[in-house]
Amino acid sequence: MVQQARSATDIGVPDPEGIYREMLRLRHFEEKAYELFLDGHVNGTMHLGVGQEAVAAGAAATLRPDDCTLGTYRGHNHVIARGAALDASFGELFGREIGLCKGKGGSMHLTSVEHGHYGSYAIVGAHLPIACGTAWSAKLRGADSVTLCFFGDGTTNIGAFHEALNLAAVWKLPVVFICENNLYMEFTPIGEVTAVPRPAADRASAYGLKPIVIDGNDVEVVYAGIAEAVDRARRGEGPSLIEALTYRHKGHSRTDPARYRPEGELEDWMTRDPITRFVQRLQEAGWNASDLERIEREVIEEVGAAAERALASPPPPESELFTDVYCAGETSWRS
Ligand SMILES: Cc1ncc(C[n+]2csc(CCOP(=O)(O)OP(=O)(O)O)c2C)c(N)n1
Ligand SMILES: [Mg+2]
Repeated sequence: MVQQARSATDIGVPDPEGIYREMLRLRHFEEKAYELFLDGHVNGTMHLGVGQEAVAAGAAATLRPDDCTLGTYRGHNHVIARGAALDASFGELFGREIGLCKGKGGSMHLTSVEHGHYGSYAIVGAHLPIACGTAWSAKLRGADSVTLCFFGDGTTNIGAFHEALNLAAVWKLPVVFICENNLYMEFTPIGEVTAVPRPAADRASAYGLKPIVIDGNDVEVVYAGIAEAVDRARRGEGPSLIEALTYRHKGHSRTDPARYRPEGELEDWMTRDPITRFVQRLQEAGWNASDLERIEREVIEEVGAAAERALASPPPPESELFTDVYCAGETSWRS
């Protein structure tokens, strides 16, 4: 496991207040989304990333606006951390015109190319080869932008994971694969169905990569580990595979009460909540509790106002039914 030297006063992220605020925005977005789901405002299901905020926030802080990210159906955290507006993110969940995809994609497909987020994918593993594509595109164009691809532990048992890792290594692509190991693939503990203890890191050497395991609930460790991999990719030194150990506080999706978890497991991980831990670090570094509480109150207000704006937006008009279905330009990309 990658460790990091710590100082009591220097926080190991470039903008500690920004990171704190971002993790709170992610947490309160999810809590509000859940509340509004129970009130019947969300179409379909939702997969919440509560407990996994440090990975998305720490990773986004390592990126430039021209870098690309791709994620999964558990993807609210990742698109928001890239800068997507909260009202447009809520609006997508509610099927409203204001939504990131005009309300036509829903929770599992949050996309904002404008913010470098090239989609959330509901088919497990589908986006790993696509991440090779965005990375290859940068390489062909001679751009030094980097792609970050987020996925879960269960994804490491899908063929596309292995195909993408191999291709990225062979073509030395500027891509960082980030496995958020939250211990479960749907309702199955990953350890019960995987031949090695570390589902991502133990496979790295098969593709000539270094095994990297980080504490995904420690935002400073996440930032340092991913920044190093991003720098490597930007220098043209090829892909990395990072396994970030984390935990989802809720069930797999909104219909799952997560009764399959052993007694005490959730409580144990709650003591390692990424936001509580960062608050402790900030307080050790001299931040006072009243400032931290004020920031949280501001975030709760921001999230509430964004949800109201989204709820006030109408559904998409019928004229949008057949827009954004195919990419315009037909075969012009060939020439
Ligand atoms: C190809 C494919 N197989 C099965 C499913 C059903 N499914 C949806 S989520 C999931 C579990 C994935 O687990 P993991 O990769 O660990 O991600 P997590 O949900 O924990 O974030 C499965 C099997 C799917 N969506 N796609
Ligand atoms: Mg998982």
